[in-house]
Amino acid sequence: MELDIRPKTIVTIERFILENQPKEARGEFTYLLYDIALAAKMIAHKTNRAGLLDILGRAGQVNVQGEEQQKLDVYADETLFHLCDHTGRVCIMASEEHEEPLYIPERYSKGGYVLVYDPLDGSSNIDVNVSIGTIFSIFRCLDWEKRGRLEDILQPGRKLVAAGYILYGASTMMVYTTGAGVHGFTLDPEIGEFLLTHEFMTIPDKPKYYSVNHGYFNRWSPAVQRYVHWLQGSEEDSPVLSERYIGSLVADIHRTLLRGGVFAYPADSKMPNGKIRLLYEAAPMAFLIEQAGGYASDGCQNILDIEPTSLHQRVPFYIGNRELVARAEAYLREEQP
Ligand code: AHM
Ligand code: MG
Repeated sequence: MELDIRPKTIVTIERFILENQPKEARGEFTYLLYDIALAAKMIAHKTNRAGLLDILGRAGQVNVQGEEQQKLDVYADETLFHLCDHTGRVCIMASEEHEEPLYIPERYSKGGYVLVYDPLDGSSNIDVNVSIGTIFSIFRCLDWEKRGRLEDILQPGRKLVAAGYILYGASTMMVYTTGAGVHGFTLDPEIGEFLLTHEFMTIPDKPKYYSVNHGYFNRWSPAVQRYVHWLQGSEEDSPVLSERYIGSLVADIHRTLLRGGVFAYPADSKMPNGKIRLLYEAAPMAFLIEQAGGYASDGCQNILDIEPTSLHQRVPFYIGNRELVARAEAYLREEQP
């Protein structure tokens, strides 16, 4: 059979972003999304050369250009910051890598948006060549007259205007939502462009996988243990699911979005609020999955309704098909005093 290589309709991420923003938003916000897409390409480029960079950098950790070698997560963090600090589109940023908010230097003008990011999530997977990702979210700043303040960042997920992730896997994908559906783009490394490959992504009705770190089973409460048993088929009304767990949130959620299922990172006796961070991980993913027809909860309430009280706050996290997440809430409710 001959391969049909004639181009079909080809849409770059730039064109898609531009054409899908309301006219009044075609400015700062559109260009901020472009900046993130550019950061994604730069991080993908380095990620693909991860093992090689180490070899090149071994002599005193200086590369052939005479620059100091940096760990990938530092590189990703600095790339995002320096692509966005001087553009006049952002009033403040927050990164999972930094304890404090990232203020826009006084010498630059500020913009109307807040950028929150986890530059390289799943860092324990970097050195073993397993998929990792970047997670980003954008809020409007609360007071357009003022420079960014902490309260601009501490907004509930319900207030997000955009969120998404970049998955550095077998190929690099950028998946995002601005509240009008979820769209996925795959990086063509030959031409350096993200091309639209998944328009209007929705989570399948029939779920396929559950995803949880079983290594913590003995640390979970009885209700969480019963829920996981239910996922495994212990009850008559249990779903029929296989298990997959990568340990990279972006990859685990991407699979959940494409195949259906649930990802859970429950509270446990060592981590009373679990591990997943509300602002950098849970809220953006909740916004995106809700846009795709799914649901995310901390076991009691919708993740999007939680008012953050601190930058690095953690939450128990259940996300995926609505009925599977709602069942987690039902099991956990039984346990409440
Ligand atoms: P990180 O921000 O330090 O990379 O940790 C977050 C990651 C998530 O990507 C993933 O879901 C989780 O940690 C895996 O944790 P565990 O190894 O405890 O299962
Ligand atoms: Mg993280």
